[in-house]
Amino acid sequence: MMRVITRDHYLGERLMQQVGFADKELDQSVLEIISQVRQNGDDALYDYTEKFDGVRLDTLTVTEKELREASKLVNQDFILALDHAKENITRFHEAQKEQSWSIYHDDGRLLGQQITPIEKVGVYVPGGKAAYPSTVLMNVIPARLAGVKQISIATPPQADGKINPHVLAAAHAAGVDMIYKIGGAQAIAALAYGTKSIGKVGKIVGPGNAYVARAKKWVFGDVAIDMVAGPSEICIVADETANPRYAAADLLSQAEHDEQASSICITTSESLARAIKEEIEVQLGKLDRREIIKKSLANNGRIIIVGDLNEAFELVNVMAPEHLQLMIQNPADSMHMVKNAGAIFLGNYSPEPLGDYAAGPNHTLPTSGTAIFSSPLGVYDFVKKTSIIQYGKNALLSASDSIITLANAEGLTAHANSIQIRKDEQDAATVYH
Ligand code: HSO
Ligand code: ZN
Repeated sequence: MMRVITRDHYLGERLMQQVGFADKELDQSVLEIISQVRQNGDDALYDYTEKFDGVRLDTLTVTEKELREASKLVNQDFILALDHAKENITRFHEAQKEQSWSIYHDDGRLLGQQITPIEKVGVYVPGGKAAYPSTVLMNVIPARLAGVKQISIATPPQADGKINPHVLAAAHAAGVDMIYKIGGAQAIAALAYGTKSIGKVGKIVGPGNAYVARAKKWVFGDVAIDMVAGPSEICIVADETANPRYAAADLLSQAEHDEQASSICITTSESLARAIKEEIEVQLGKLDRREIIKKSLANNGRIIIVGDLNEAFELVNVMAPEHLQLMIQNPADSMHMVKNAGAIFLGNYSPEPLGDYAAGPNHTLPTSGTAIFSSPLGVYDFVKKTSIIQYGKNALLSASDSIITLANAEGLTAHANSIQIRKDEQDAATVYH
């Protein structure tokens, strides 16, 4: 089921895949939902929740009582595991904090950059089988560290009107201010524009299904968004030193996310390729989500044979995978060859799920080749920067001629005048003194 192919074959397949069409029907329903929420506010939210989640709610917010009850429904081991993850994620993201800075010049100029957190952030957390407490931690912790004042979560309710208790426990551990029982495109619209019950935010982050992703694209510009995340991806570069059992297990781990996930191994060793393929068959039988995995591997699972590691890294950089595992001798020596990847995991003992849960770095990573131009979610995604400029009289005078020249060249005489008026005053002062 896991196909073994050559480099050229892979590149050919990729070219075919890149012919994509916008989904007009999806766009139409998402736009309809957004406009209903903007027009009818809470009423639209109650109606859509009934229609899509199968429950008529009395209130859209999770109460204190519900939060307290949820923490009793999860076991103590889970709480301890959350704490462990929270500690590592916090420590890693603390190192990302940026400071405001300013430079004073001898001639009296002060130039700088002031960092301010985004005041209100909304985190979307999917429901159903993809309700991941780890995602709550990965989104909320960096926002908190950035200094965001108000963090709200939107997540669809189950048919009984409740929220997954593990998600609630994670929200409690990470420290959120509000949890709304809404999902889908209607949740994105509510966070973007606000309703009576839902506070408008400045930025929406978090993964979601096709509706959520599309809605995020549509509201972008009215609010900020993190990224539009696609299906999970793992790419393993392996040489003959890789452990095929481990490599197979790691490929299977991503394939279980969904049928469109992609699990690719690039190897210089044909015998390793065979061993991994066999191991996948052996391990697959024991896994709960084997039906999803089978489809995912049939769609996007590949083992690609290459001539050497240079060729392997060339492919990696074309692929720009979300997760890259280097299961090769001295992986750190090859790291510089990687230009495009969301996260790099080095060696046989750094499997990808380590990063999903507890190592510390964020698990929200660029997918679908976007690692060519973007970065993992981080504290920097929850702040904005403001430039600071202060000139004294003398500094302005010495800059005035070139500014006036540039303004005149652009035909903007009012700009020139704003400088000239100060210059004239200065010239007059010089004459009379
Ligand atoms: N691998 C996913 C994140 C995740 N895995 C959450 C398990 N839980 C991101 O690509
Ligand atoms: Zn995962």
